[in-house]
Amino acid sequence: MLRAIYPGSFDPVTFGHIDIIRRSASMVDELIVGVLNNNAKIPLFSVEERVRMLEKVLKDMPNVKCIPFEGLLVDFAHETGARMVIRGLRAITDFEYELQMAQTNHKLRPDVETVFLTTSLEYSYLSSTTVKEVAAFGGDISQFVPEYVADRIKEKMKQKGE
Ligand code: COD
Repeated sequence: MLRAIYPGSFDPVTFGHIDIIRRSASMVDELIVGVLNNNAKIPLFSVEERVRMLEKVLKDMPNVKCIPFEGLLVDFAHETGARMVIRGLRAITDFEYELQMAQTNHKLRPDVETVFLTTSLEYSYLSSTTVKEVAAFGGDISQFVPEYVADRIKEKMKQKGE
């Protein structure tokens, strides 16, 4: 049984993430989408809200589970029995950080391998940060995130008075 983790902040999930999730889910028996609960960073959405949005938009993928985690990614991988970590690479700017993270993780737990999938061309520019920025200024985000997520972002921005 090949189980992999696709970890991230997913604040919020975008079509770029969903593309990587769909492609990796077709290569493994089980894919765990690990949602980081990081107290040091203040996200737009709580970890529960991020997990709920992911579950909603991934409901047609039966071998994908969404689980929040805290602490080290490799410890989470070990606890869940996953030997593979999947990361998406958009541009050369992602590479330096990703290489450092993959190598550190491999030092911490050599039994966990990181596998990179390159972004699909149509999503190479897309990030959660830019989606939030466009939404904050009232721009159309329907081409960046599923409708359910777009509605949650608009709701959240209203609550925050942006
Ligand atoms: N196309 C393709 N891939 C994409 C796109 C896109 N448009 N957008 C994002 N991605 C990829 C990212 O490259 C990444 O692989 C993944 O999707 C998730 O992205 P984010 O931005 O939601 O998540 P990150 O990068 O903030 O996640 C960071 C982690 C949570 C993985 C990291 O901070 C972590 O592991 N933290 C736990 C502590 C730890 O173990 N640290 C590592 C020691 S070095």
